[in-house]
Amino acid sequence: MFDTTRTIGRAPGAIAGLVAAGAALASAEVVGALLSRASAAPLLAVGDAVVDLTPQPVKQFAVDTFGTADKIALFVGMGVILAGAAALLGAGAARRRWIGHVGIAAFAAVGLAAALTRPGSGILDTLPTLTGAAVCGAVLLWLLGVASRPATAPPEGEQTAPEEPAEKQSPGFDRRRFTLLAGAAVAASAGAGTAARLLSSSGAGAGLVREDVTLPRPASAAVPVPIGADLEIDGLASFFTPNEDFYRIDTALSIPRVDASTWSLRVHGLGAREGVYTYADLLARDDLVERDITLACVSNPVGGEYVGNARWVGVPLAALLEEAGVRPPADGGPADQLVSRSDDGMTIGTPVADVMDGRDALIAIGMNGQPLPYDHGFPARMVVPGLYGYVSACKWIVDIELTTFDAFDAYWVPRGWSARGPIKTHSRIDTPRERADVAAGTVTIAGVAWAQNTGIDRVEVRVDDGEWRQATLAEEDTADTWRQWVHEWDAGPGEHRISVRATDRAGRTQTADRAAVAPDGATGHHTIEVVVS
Ligand SMILES: Nc1nc2c(c(=O)[nH]1)N[C@H]1C(S)=C(S)[C@@H](COP(=O)(O)O)O[C@H]1N2
Ligand SMILES: [Mo]
Repeated sequence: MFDTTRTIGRAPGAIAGLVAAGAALASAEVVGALLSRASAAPLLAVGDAVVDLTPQPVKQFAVDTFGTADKIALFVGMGVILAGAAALLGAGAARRRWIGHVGIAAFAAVGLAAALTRPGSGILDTLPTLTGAAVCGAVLLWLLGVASRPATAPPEGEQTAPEEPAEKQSPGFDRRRFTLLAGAAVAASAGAGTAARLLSSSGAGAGLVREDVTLPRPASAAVPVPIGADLEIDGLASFFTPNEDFYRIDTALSIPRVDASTWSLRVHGLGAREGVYTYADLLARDDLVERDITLACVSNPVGGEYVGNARWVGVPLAALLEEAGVRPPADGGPADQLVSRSDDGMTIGTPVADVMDGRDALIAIGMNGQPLPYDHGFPARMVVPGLYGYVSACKWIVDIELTTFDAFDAYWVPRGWSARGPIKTHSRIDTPRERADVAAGTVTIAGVAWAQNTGIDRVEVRVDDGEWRQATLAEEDTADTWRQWVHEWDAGPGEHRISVRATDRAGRTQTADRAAVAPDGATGHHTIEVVVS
């Protein structure tokens, strides 16, 4: 017998730890995919928990630094931490096996805690992590075993090269065999991980996938977009934002792939008769409407890109509420807040008064002529003109509860955001770009302005400390859509500052005072600098 604890070097130990961790994650992904519970696999579950538990300032920092790549940044960060820990634990386990066992147990505990605290989780959600932990232990012990076994005697005739240094920490350890087996384990993990990804994104076994849906023709079509609503100026956002380019903001690390054949939307709560609607129920309704609505995110900084315009098809939300007998607070209804819940556990609170005041609040099933994309909430989401997304636009919606603002705080409220979030009237310069070099003479300044549910009345542009000059507005589609504007500027050489401000039909002019996005939306004039030569 030889003493295993003294024959393994730190480097093979660290490698064994890394390989074992990779095998653990891959096997957990496979079990998650087989169970159709991809979000229970430890990487996603822990990532989701991190997203939920991250303090607001850190979250804001992440969004400011990484923008919509914040999720990738999170995974990269988690990967680096995990790899470091796995290498350290492997090196430790090479000397003392119990270090490996304790390390695996600690990681498994974190994975289990995260998986079990996800909304709607059950006992099955422990399986990916438990499998991963078992695989991790097995691979680690196996590789350490290989690393501690002395190399078999070289075949006859073969000589050990004299210049090969004697290994101090692992005398005679069969490096070639270890490398081969570790490589094989890595390849197997990569293959399994890829297969798991394909399996969970193919919607295998799902009853009704988005690709099989045909949108019905709405009973009430959108008003035709007037000629001249899209100025088609280079660099200016197009009037409709294509689905592929539409901003995406949510807390979901893996996009829910909801099976529309088993999906349903429940309406219930204070002063409401319970109603349940299947996807087929929604498609078959004779009151489907098609409306153009510009969506905006409360996290959109002044001049930012978290805003987009789409043509939605959906059921009027007020109709569903009326079917449940809901009355708005002004008519004596007991509920002033409507809380929507998503398949992934998001909660979003919306004033009942707003969605019943006659505006086109929708349970949308279509976006720009297609079934809702998975990213944007398939099979159904809410869209309410005039309210920021975090207080209205619940994606992957499954439940609408009537309650009060006193009784319930939705997801973002304890995280420092206002319970009510009407969209602030705003305008943005799209062209020229910040710090652009432009030629002296006539320069086209153009952008968009929005005041959903109210309408844009006026947009003004100012160069340096000059007068505010009225821009030319594009034709208006509806009050719920953004409106393009253009201003021809006779530019002289030098550095210049250009600002824009909008005034809505309620007479509100954008303030110059700068406010941060939290708690209820940024304010200030979008201002850019250009160099004219
Ligand atoms: N389920 C769910 N719905 C959600 C969110 C979310 O995190 N989860 N984010 C909201 C926010 S903050 C915004 S701005 C809009 C963005 O919708 P989009 O991604 O389709 O542009 O979705 C809203 N609906
Ligand atoms: Mo948002």
